[in-house]
Amino acid sequence: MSQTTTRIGTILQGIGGFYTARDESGALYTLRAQGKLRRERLKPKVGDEVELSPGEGEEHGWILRILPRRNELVRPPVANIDVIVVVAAAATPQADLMMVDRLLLNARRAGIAAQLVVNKSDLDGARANEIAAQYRGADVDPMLVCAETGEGMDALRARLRGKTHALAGQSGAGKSTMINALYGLDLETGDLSHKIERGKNTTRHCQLIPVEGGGMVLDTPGFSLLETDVFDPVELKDGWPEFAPYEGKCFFQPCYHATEPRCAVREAVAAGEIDPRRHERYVALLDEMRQRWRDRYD
Ligand SMILES: Nc1nc2c(ncn2[C@@H]2O[C@H](COP(=O)(O)OP(=O)(O)OP(=O)(O)O)[C@@H](O)[C@H]2O)c(=O)[nH]1
Ligand SMILES: [Mg+2]
Ligand SMILES: [Zn+2]
Repeated sequence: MSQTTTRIGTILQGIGGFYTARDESGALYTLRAQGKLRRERLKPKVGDEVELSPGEGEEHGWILRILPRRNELVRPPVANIDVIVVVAAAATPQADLMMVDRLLLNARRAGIAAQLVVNKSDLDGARANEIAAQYRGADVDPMLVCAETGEGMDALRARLRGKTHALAGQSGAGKSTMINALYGLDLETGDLSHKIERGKNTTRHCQLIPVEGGGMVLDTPGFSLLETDVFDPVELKDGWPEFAPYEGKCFFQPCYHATEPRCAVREAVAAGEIDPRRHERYVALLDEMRQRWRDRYD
């Protein structure tokens, strides 16, 4: 490889082993990962800061090194995110709140702030409110918006200004439509019947886009299914911030806040201080995690 000077860039997208990176001046580079990275199984992610050597003329350049990540997610596969915006639809598609909870859990475990946005409030305002209400105390600051009419877009844009934010959630929730409404872009969006026909996502790849105000927005392909990584089930409750005020107040220690008697969290659920459906999904995930934790060596 020729000894050109190296630069630092941010990976904007990666498709089929080719990456697009952007440096501070805004120049774009087409790159491949150096063999050394591939041998070490270090796969660059969208959002990564990398040291790169530019290609000459039409030739692609090389990613030499991935700089240390501030944080990273596996699903969606992104790095160095300030805020993950979890998008749920009030209707069409019916919101999969278990998926929302898994996304919030993953963000929390990765140390990334989460913002819950309930979109398509025009289709079912009551349901939109009902979804938002479930997340009281969950540290996600729920917002009701309508990407179609632009309602709530100014407030959301203001909250995200200057930050690197990734939109994640179910396929069809309206992530790309929302990014278009927020930033005057023209990303591909798709109607639901079309999706079911093809059985595919409209957005196929993660894509990071610099926006006004110094921030960057990341569109990601929606999920139809989302698994959580396996970890010690006792850590699961850390993903439910609304449990935190009751931590240490249960009769049994440690307490899973599932079926134990004299559990302060369950009492808070019964008293209406914690949403029962959020707690129900927690218990379901706990069962799943216990099973997978037991089977982890099989
Ligand atoms: N009624 C209504 N429809 C909306 C709203 N936002 C998005 N849609 C529609 O929902 C459909 C799906 O929107 P997309 O933006 O493609 O959804 P997505 O989350 O990006 O989907 P994937 O890329 O497959 O993950 C499109 O037909 C949009 O026009 C909204 O606020 N109200
Ligand atoms: Mg999309
Ligand atoms: Zn308890």
